[in-house]
Amino acid sequence: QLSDQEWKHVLDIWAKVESKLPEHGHEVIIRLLQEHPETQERFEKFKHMKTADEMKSSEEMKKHGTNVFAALGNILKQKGNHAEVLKPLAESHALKHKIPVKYLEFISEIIVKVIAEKYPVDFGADSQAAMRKALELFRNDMASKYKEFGYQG
Ligand code: MNH
Repeated sequence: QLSDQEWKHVLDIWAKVESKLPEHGHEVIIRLLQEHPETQERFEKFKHMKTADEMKSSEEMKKHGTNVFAALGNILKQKGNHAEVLKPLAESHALKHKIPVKYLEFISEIIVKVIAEKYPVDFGADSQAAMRKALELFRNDMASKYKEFGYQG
């Protein structure tokens, strides 16, 4: 679990991310698929895409990035009491999309990297460490829900 101070770091930086939520969400998805090509295969609607330029000009991918970041923001704002909002997400990612925990690790690293590039001044070492901790909590709770749904992840 995170301290009050750590949650404050997480939510302060997230407030900045929200000023350009669709753009940042879009960028994270593009980088996930570019840096880890095996993740692209999980997306029926994106697996045909061949270049980063094609991804950048895709309104559908931007919409997906927006949805992912809106859901993540909603989870972070629960400050760890996220069981209720996590459940449907864990269910779809376990049973429908079949997304291993490893892929959640990939996206977590990219989220921290992208925020650090966009907000170098506001996202210092303490904030980065707090965000890493929040994303780790998210992944751990996803992983235990996965098991409840019978997916080993
Ligand atoms: Mn993901 C759909 C949130 C990580 C693959 N994801 C969705 C949806 C939300 C969402 C919200 C739409 C509702 C639903 O189907 O449940 N996803 C997240 C969040 C994270 C995340 C908050 C982590 C942070 N998702 C990932 C990762 C992958 C992935 C990592 C793959 C490597 N997600 C999917 C796929 C869909 C999806 C595939 C279905 C997309 C579609 O066809 O519309």
